[in-house]
Amino acid sequence: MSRLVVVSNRVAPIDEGKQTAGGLAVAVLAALKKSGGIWFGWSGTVVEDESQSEPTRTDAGRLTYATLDLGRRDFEEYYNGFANQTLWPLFHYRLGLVSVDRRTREGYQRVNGIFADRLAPLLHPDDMVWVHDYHLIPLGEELRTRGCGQRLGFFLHTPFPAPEVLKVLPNHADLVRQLCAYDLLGFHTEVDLRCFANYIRYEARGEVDERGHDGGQGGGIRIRAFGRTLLACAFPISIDTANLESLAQTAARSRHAERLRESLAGRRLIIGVDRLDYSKGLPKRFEAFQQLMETYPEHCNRVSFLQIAPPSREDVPEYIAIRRELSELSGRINGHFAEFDWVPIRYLNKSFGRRILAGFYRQAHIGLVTPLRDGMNLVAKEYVACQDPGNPGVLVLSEFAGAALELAQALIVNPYDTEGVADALQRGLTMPLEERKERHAALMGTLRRNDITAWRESYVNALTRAPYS
Ligand code: GDG
Repeated sequence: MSRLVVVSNRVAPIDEGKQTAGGLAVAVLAALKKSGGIWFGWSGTVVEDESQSEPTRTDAGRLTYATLDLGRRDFEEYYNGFANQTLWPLFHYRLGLVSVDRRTREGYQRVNGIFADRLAPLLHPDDMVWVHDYHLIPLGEELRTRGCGQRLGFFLHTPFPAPEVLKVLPNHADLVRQLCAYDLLGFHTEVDLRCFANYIRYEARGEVDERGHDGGQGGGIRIRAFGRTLLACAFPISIDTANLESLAQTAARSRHAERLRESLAGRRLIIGVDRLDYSKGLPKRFEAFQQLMETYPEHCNRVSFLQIAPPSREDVPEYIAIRRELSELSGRINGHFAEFDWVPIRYLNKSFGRRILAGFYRQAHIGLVTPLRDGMNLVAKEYVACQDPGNPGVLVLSEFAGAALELAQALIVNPYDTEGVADALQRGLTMPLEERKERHAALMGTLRRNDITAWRESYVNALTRAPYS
């Protein structure tokens, strides 16, 4: 069996006894343990001088963590700059927030070169390399120029935008050429896959052969472009469904869950859990909740909305701005609607352990997931898996989350339409038990069929069969 080498921006060694690690980290770790291999990436540490010249290696059985500290300039240009102020807003269709800056673009390329310099000597000829996410698009090509002939795969965790949007980037052609240096490209959905295929067809003048090649959901697309042949497929990422189901059962009896129940005093709960990010549609969501109270005033003092939003990317100005906007908005709504014994929005800028979250999800009558654009959105899936099948809550889900393509039995909404979202909340809050059970059972069928293990195995199996030329 070939070794697997996983490369991601951050490498977070996992304390396996704890329930803190996310599903993706656990899944990647399971794959690495099975085949043996390396998990390579940034350590999370920024140093004042140059990026580290040799990776720090930590062996854990058949698995080696190899991490790099990044120098301040590299971190600013690659991570805060091009990755999070150019690619992230662009891939989420927020053109007004896209920074176009030659310096950060060069920094991004340079750091990908540094990653390739440090990684190439660690590779064995028969390794399979699986690169994750938008920070590392050029890495495959950088490895190829260093003579690496290994099977290289890439998975994009964000949406892939329509060609007309991608073209806002001055170096869009370079970026797509770099993607074509991999043997296997994975996207979350058929929509992302189609956007990529359209770019290849109409902009790169490459060949797209849609004959349902083996791999991914619905079969892959063989691409011939930039002198290479590769396979591109949709692999909708998922969660550890069985693990969350059992976690939620015990978490419902935990002290935190008990405290939440007491504090609600019989009121119903709407829950939102998101990294504090402008792609998640939080201001519109707060407005939709306000609309619910205006259109259906019977919910005043009868429903509470708990929004958990741990801050992220705190050095990026747009993240500072959205944090300020949400503090003001929640304050204004609460100031207007609150009673001496009830606050409508409980807005928390902090994170909770997985088990505590599972207990919170289970108590909530509505899971409110309304990103303006999202690659997949795992919170939507986690909320469903944590419900009590005998008395499940209702998922209200944005049509612009990748998850909406799979979770058709949720109440699907347009997150820009605050009145529509308020109506969906009303429908969820008044939905009869039988309908809730039917919808939940259908959603769980999907989540059991495609869990994180199925996702990981289908990707790794497709990569094993590379090259596709
Ligand atoms: C990117 C893409 C894609 C959140 N708050 C807490 C907490 N979380 C966990 C959630 C969930 C994860 O973080 C967030 O995943 P999402 O998928 O919802 O969103 P992104 O962070 O934007 O992820 C996204 C994903 O990559 C995977 O490919 O689905 O589209 O944007 O697991 O539960 N976990 C804990 N405490 C918190 O307070 N423990």
